[in-house]
Amino acid sequence: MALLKILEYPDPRLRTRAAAVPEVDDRIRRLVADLLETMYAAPGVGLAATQVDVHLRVIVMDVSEDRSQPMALINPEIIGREDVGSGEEGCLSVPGVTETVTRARRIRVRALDPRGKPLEFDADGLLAVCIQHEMDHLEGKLFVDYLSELKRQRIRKKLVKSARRDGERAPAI
Ligand code: GNR
Ligand code: NI
Repeated sequence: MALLKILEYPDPRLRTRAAAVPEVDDRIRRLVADLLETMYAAPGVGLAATQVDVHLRVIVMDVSEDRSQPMALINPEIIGREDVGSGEEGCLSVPGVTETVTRARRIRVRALDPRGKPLEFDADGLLAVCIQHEMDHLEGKLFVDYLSELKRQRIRKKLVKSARRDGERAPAI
């Protein structure tokens, strides 16, 4: 297992559209394990492969209170949406920022699990929010894209400044 580095906005690599996983093999299962390890360490409730600069359609999440329910979805699709609602969101790629985002409250999801088995299920609450947030990453989309240009520009400037302060090119050890 390995802890991976999480890209931060406005890194242009976060705008990459991820490719479908052609076959769920050991390479993908290793990626899932690394994504989960990185997500738990962050800590976050979800993580998309895009955020660690791997441009494949793989997302992981754990929305349980005690962090005991890891979930990994490969080639996820939303095949149904019901009701709309708003909630506060944050993103590991946009550290220190939370804003209200409007999304579907209930979704039906189709995906493969890490064994390559097809899944279909309904999600609501934080899981529904998280799946939509992670699937946006696979399209190169960030939650800040739902905000006004003015808010997004303020966030961009703040993060560029803090990246400079941290010394962008220095490895995190
Ligand atoms: O850790 C995270 N928390 C969160 C809170 C509300 C809505 C979405 C999220 S996902 C985020 C982790 C992350 O950036 N995943 O891409
Ligand atoms: Ni995110």
